[in-house]
Amino acid sequence: MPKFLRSRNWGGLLFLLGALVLAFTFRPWSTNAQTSSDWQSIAAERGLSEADMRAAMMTYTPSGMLDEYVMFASGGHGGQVLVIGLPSMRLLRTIAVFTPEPWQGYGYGVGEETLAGGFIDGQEITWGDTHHPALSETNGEYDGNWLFVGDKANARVAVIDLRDFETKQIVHNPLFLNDHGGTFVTQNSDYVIEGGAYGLPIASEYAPLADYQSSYRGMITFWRFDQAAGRIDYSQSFALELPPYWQDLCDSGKLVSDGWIFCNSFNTEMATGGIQAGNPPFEAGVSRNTTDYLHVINLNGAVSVFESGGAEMVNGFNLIRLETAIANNLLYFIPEPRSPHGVDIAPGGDYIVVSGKLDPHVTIYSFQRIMDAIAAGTSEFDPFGVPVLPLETTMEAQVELGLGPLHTQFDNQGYAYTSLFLDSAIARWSLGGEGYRPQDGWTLQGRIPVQYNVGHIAAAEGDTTSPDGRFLLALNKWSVDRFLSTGPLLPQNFQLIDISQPGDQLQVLYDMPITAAEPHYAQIIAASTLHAWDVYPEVGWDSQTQAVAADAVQPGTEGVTRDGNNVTVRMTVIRSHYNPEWVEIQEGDHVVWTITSLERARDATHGFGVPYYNINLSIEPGESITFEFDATRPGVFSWYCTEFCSALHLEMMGYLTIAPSR
Ligand code: RUQ
Ligand code: CUA
Repeated sequence: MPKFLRSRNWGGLLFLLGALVLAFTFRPWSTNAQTSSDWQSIAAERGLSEADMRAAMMTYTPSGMLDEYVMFASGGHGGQVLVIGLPSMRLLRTIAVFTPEPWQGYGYGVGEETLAGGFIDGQEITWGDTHHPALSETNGEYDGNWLFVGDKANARVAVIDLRDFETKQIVHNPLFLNDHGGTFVTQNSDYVIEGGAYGLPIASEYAPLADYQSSYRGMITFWRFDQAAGRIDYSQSFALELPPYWQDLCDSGKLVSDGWIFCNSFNTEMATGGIQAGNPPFEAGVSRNTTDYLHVINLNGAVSVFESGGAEMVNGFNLIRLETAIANNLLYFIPEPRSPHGVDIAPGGDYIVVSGKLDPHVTIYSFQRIMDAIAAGTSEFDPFGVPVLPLETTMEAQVELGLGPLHTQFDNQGYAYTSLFLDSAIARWSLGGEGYRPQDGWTLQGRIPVQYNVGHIAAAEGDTTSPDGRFLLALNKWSVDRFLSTGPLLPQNFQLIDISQPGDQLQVLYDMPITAAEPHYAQIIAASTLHAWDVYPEVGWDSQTQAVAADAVQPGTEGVTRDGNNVTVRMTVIRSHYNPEWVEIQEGDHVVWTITSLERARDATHGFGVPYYNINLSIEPGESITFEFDATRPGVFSWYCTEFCSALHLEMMGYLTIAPSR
């Protein structure tokens, strides 16, 4: 018996109990180095400050712990979407969208039809420039069902199903060949909005640049999204013809402003460049005016006009002409300071924040004031006859933030955040309106430097009617000195910022290099709102229709059959073999090959890679995939499983023999 017990040393006993409680609470034996002197000396050795350790504790996510948020970031001209966990900043997966991608088998056996939906007049296009991802919304909140993303390069929009994180549809409006202000959704995802970009002749017909004002136009497209089908309904979608200003970003109204769309524009000068002919270059020519036009579009009105037959069918697509739009009060302009870029609607739908990259202020318009100005009428019109509402009466406030303000996000404390491209900083400012921070008014609250040249920013649930606050992401276009050199081509830099503290207390928590082209924009959704499938619901699943495939292979029915030159291969796959393992055919055969995975175990994905024929599949548990090819080259082709799946993965192969035709 210990001495202190024998002498009834209760103080000693309490000390022992206390020590045991502490020991079990912190379990010092369960990891390698956790005494306070250890972490302090590690911090000292690595030169970490207390702020650094705070940042580490806010982001470090031990093995097995899951993230609270999921961020969907566009992948720029890599044509993909990146899925990143927050706060850990771990890359969870990429989603192939406009670009073939072999890991997902996208474009190498599956996804061809989806990709082909984005070909223009039969022209194969195998890249895209993803700019603005938009999560589907119900009542102005992300619902976790769908993700949309636009392709700036070719004016296309893609639909991604968040049950399996795969691209299901790509659409292209045949009236226009470029876009920028997309995608944005209305508060119940009835419409996916794709704003225009550079002026072009409608349907990209030929017209000389000298005829710019008469023959070139701007455009915005309203894609009707059919929730039940999970697809854009092409026939119920329509475009609105606009003057040939360069429409830039758009945002959709919500709550009080539901049914209205707001887009920036620049180049109201209608400059056409021509540096080689002694004209001012575009960069100067499009920035001469002190103001451009905020476009205020009455979407509900446009839908009524469309539904009552007010659209023309042009090149196979519904178009509401500019005259029709003006005659039906669908379009208004309001002057906005020089060369605006971002337009963002406050969570209540009551304020519209515009940032002009050549003006150090953000300009805040009031939706109510805009409605009042429309009701009051105007005697001002642009050269195309579009009514121009006065800036003075529609503007609520201006806040001076710094150089190069671009994009704005919102939190749950009544603050807004605006990226400052030229200053390489984020400004936090207070919305002085009722329901935000009237006690602070419309004022700058603080700034935090970022590295470097920030474009978009994204806040947790930041585009909803109830942002979460907590985290803000800076999507920086340059990284310069932040990472080890990888030669002349550098990654972009994502920086996670803690915005949970009030006033000017902002802290950069984490830097993440992005090596998949410039991700323009991101949206951040609470992980608990996503409901991705663990495995496909049933064996034989067709991921395109999200139902059991009619041609799924039942176990026991595998085999190769022939009808003239048409060969049908029916195959199943389960760890660790294909059945059949030989496919013996003839040169000149046309082959239709179905592979059905019988797997039900999570993560038991098999690949199917065939040399020479450019085929590679990712067959996820339960999935059934059918692909076709022509056996043009005789020989012996060893196919194999490209996804490590079991201890006998290396043995998972088979032979395709193609006998020469005599
Ligand atoms: S853009 S950096 Cu959204 Cu394409 Cu502003
Ligand atoms: Cu199946 Cu590797």
